[in-house]
Amino acid sequence: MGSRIFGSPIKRREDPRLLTGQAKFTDDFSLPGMAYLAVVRSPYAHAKIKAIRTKKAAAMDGVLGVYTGQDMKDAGFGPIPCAWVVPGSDAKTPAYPPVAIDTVRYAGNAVAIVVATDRYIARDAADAVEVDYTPLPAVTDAEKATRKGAPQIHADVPNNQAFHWKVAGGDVDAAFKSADVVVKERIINQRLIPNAIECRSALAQYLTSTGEFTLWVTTQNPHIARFLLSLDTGTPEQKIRVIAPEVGGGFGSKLPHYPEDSMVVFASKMLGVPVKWTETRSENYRSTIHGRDHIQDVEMAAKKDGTIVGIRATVWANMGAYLSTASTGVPTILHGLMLSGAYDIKNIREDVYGVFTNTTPVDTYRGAGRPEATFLIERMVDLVAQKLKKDPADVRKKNFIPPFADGHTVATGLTYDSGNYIAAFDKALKMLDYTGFRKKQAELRKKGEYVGVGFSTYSEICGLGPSAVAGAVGFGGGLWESAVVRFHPSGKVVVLLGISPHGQGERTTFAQIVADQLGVAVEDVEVIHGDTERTPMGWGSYGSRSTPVGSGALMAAITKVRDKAKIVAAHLLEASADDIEYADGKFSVRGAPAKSKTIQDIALMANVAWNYPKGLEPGLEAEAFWDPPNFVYPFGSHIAVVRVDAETGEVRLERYLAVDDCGKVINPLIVSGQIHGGIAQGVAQALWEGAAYDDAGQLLTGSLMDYAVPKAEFFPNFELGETVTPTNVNPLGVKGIGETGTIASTAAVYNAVMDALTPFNVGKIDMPLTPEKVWRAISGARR
Ligand code: MCN
Repeated sequence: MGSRIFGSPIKRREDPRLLTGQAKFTDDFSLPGMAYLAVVRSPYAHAKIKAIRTKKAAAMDGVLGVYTGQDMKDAGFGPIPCAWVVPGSDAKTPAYPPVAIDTVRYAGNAVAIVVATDRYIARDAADAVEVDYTPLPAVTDAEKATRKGAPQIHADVPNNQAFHWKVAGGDVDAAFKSADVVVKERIINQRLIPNAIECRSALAQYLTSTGEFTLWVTTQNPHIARFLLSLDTGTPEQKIRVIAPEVGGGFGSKLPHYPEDSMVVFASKMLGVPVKWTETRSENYRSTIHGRDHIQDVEMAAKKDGTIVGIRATVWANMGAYLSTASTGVPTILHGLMLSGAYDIKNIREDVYGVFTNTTPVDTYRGAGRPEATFLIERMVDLVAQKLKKDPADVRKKNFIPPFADGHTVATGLTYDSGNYIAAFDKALKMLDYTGFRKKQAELRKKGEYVGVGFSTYSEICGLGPSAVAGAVGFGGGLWESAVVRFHPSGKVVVLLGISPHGQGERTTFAQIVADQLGVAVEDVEVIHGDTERTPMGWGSYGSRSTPVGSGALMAAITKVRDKAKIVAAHLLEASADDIEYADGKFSVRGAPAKSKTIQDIALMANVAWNYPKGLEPGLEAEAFWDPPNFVYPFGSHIAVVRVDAETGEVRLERYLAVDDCGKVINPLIVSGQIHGGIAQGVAQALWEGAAYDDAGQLLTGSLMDYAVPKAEFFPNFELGETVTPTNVNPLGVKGIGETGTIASTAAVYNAVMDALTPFNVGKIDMPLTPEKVWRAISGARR
């Protein structure tokens, strides 16, 4: 079938609503009689709660209730479940009460909740709740937390070790023995704060008459939210409706099920009125999950000719004070299994320690595990090149997995679907004019100007994923997807999806798929998601899975609709169904193309059923569930060019080139937008962003005044290229693109800065590469 809309850069239909302010976010919803909830949070990172005095707050005008963690427990509201416990890792899952009961474990931990008739009274009353604490020593660094004598955060978790997970392939020790060179590095992926534009919000309406509730909430996965809420609120799923209205970005931070979701349900149940909570930005910085925070001790072994023979690594992954929903899967399955990236490295070993600290819980942040894996390998490849005095581009080329179209199994046991790493890298080098760049770089250096080039070539696991694998690696749910395709009598189509996009644009791209496959105008297709009562069960939007997995379900539903339409067409055309051909929305009789019916003719007849095949169900609608046979592995090569001012340490990103391969592209405009946003977030990790705690566990970067989110003016125009290597994993040959920019760009920029600093021989600098750190490194080296 000739493709018309699939592959077209049509504008996002999501945008007019957003740009005109007509989009409705959770905080925009109000219900009659609604009350507001505020949270009393611990100022201490670690303390015993001696007493909570609520009388003064409860007596304030407009206050409807003041509750403690014990009150929630007494009402049957249980701990927040961790939904991913990796097997074989000696995992400890200490209770995560929605409101602390006797101990607080991070600054920002909830200690009480206040409900009032308006949000300002609720906030004032929260300040009037008096809590007596006995402060305890705190620890914020993951490695230090495992040392002898470190403060113990959970009584039943010795050495604060949440889990110890290992991955190994080949014979690492033999590989290291056979190597000509070994390079070592301690790599730190600093802690990051996700910063979605919309802060979190939740509004619950509990009907005490029926025991059912509706929750409007800022979530990336309403069906998972319902599942987890049924566990901790004690309300069965059929009595819970979760609605994700417009969600203003998540970047992984709206994947977890949060204590506040449970708190509003509890308060609404207690008071019999709807209850809403919306966080402030500074509250968001303390109580919404953080990302990364990895300490990696890495060794890479290579032969003189540049062949990499092995990697050994030990990782301390900071989990924060409690295990958030998907936290344990991030440094293990999503990081450790991707250790060899795009390279053919046969011998691998990694030990990952998940560690509790007195910090905000850490969970999925864009890329989740894969940026840490990509940074690790891409930095180490550069160090090998340096040690062997080889060009980093040549070392990469020497070690790439050769092109493959239908499966390649790597040392960690994963089978990548398809890849052509050399093609993407060569294209990026050509776009840069690499040889020309090196010449210019040498000339500039003579003049005291320092420019550098950095590479990052990646392969990433996404499109999560086959459900059998999900189960085997301890994920507490399935990872299939669902879709309903419904024709109205007029021939217009409604699509209901189990995924729940929150900025990515599937209302547009999935309409493009339907238009193309069923021969309807794209304007005639409406796409609906984000409401457990309207949409079929699905596992949500994260891990760049909505398109690779969701489109599989959509295609299965489309196929069912087409098959049924064929039977109706055969009846109307008085032919046998075997003789009906379908092309571009028309069903015709083989050999007699003039005898045809459009899909709209058939939709009308199927809905009115006046002249209809005997025994066939009326209606033209199908629901499908689809479980992918594998993950998908997009890949690409990114190149950063930076200029470092040796006098001030300031780094300027001069050029950024990205060649990404996400298989077949549905909408190039949207894909470019995803890559742009992703690059900005990854560059920010290299150069500007970083959450900092003091030794007492106080967040020093607690607001946008202290946490350096980048501005558009910091970036050059991104130069994008592509290669197209389809996947056999799903019917459309599409891979995910939502995270690639972030996964690749941190290492590219870091490597570029280090390349620019080569003449200064500065050694390692930890991210973010702020002017101060770069200047200190340069001036230290000069002394
Ligand atoms: N697409 C396409 N062709 C492809 C692949 C994707 O046209 N071959 C389109 C998709 O149809 C969709 C978009 O690109 O419109 C991203 O799709 P996909 O890669 O499937 O990613 P998801 O929709 O599953 O989104 C999740 C991903 C993740 S994990 C994070 S984190 C992230 C991201 O997307 N968070 C985002 N992008 C974000 N973008 C916005 N605006 N806000 C966020 O919170």
